[in-house]
Amino acid sequence: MAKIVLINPRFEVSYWGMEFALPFIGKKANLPVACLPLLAALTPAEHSVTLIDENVEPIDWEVCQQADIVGITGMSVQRTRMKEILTELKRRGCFTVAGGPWITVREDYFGDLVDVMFIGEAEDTWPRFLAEWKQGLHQIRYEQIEKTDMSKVPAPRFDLLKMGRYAFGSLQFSRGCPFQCEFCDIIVTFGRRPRIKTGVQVIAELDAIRRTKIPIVFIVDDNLIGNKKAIKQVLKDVIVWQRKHGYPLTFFTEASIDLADDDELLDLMIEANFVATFIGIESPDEESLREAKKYQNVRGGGTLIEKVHRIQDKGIEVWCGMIMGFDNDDPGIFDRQIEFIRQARISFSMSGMLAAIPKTPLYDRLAEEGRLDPSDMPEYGTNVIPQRMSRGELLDGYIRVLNELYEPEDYFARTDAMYLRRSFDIGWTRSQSWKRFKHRWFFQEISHAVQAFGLFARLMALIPREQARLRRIYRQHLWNFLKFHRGPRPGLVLFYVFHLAMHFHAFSLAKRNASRESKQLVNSF
Ligand code: B12
Ligand code: SF4
Repeated sequence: MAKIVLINPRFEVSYWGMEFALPFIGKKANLPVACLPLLAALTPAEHSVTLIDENVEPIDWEVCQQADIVGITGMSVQRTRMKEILTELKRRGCFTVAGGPWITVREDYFGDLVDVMFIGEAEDTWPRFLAEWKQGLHQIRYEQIEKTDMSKVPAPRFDLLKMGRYAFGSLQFSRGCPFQCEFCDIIVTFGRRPRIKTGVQVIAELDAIRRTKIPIVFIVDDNLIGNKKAIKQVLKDVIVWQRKHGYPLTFFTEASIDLADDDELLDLMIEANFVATFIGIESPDEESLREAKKYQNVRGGGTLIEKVHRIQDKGIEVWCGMIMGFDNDDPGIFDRQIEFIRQARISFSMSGMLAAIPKTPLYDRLAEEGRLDPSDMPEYGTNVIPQRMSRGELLDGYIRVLNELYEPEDYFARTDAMYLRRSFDIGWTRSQSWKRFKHRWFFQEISHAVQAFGLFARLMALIPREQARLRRIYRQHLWNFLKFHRGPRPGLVLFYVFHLAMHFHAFSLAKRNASRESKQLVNSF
């Protein structure tokens, strides 16, 4: 039997990390990374597993030192901390293994600090390694060639995490995405054939997450609608489960823009209680989208703005990813991006500079063209050397976009364009289902309104003195919302107050980038 410790290192500040908003929400991190509880579930019962998420608890180095195997995961924004942790583990003589998105694309990054590395998925390789390790026959590099059969993936061990310290829960229904965006490492690692869990698995995981008492769950799929036919069936099962239990869970996720072209799918998502989806829109310029091979964004009926509005009008809020610095982009792109996001009335836009992730087709192409900055922390915030502007212009333009988008006036104009429409609503109460669950609906709405009050009170109390003007602005906008939004749903105010808190996060992030106070510029990479 082995004692195993698995660590998720502290994140650097990032757009979706919500770091500046977490104190208001009273939580330590946004959500648990899905791999930790999954790896624990994949570990044969003869071994003991301890999970440590440094985002919600300190690392207990003594426990690590006594373990036979210490594993670490991490994505790009954790790489510095990963290195620090591995250095300390090595100093203490630990046997270290590493996997996850960063080492998968940068195998040489940690050198001798890692005894065994895992490239890509690990449903087969992790148990195989443990068996080989027991016999003293393990290898130093494991790469799973066959993609994981999702219908055999076990339910994650949430019981090993301190779930109460997270704002949201995480669940995964599927992996992979059928598209071919040039900059994307997801399809390099997880492939273009979407693979999905069965309804039975999903329901078991819904039961497990419900036991944690976390009511809002991020479905961490690469693209929830990669296989539309299959996800529709799973959504039907989710709806049955939600109805059976009186709609205990609210979901948000990531999907591609072709969601707008499928009414049935939108209706099922609403009925299952999805309230928001992140969509990689990337650019308002068709040429840039074609260059990036993001063909799904130029196909289908209507403009991108019309598609976003269609999804919003159905009752699902759209958050987006936008990229500046494509070869086609000239300095006019910055204003075009801002204008697009305004017209699309999208509150949360993760706007970033194009970055080339190792192993992607974009990385290979730019390397061939001699247009990659090899440094780990590029001075201009991205390793891509743009074509139609200088690196300085790209960085300045990006910082300007970020700052303009999150100037309160601009942000609330977009948010209110959505939230102050009288008919506006999101999620299952948008459909007629709520009428069958009046009791539950009433309880939920009152509880949301009470939570909104608590969140707003903490926001008012905790905003630092130097940002005092924001307090006034938030009060004013909340008042406007309460006055104008006479929709049927008192609980919607919680979502609005969440937008106030998230404004503080994005605003602070934009200012931090503008001041260049951090060595690591916060980019989408
Ligand atoms: C859902 C998601 C999110 C969610 C949840 C993030 C979270 N904290 O969990 C949200 C939207 C919040 C998010 C935010 C960000 N994300 Co994100 N996210 C994803 C996504 C789509 C799925 C991740 C997931 O949960 N997968 C399911 C789990 C089970 O898979 P997994 O972690 O890969 O684990 C498997 C294997 O890798 C392996 N494994 C993993 N670790 C280990 C460790 C050991 C020891 C072993 C043996 C095996 C192993 O085993 C697992 C089972 O096969 C990925 C894309 C992808 N597919 O990787 C991007 C991705 C990880 N995100 C990325 C980025 C950049 C970010 C942000 C920095 C963006 C930003 N600027 O804000 C932030 C970070 C915010 C934060 N503090 O959380 C990048 C990372 C790039 C890289 N190669 O490092 C990715 C790859 C997407 C991309 N290309 O842009 N993200
Ligand atoms: S749609 Fe998203 S996940 Fe799919 S290939 Fe493009 S960037 Fe990657």
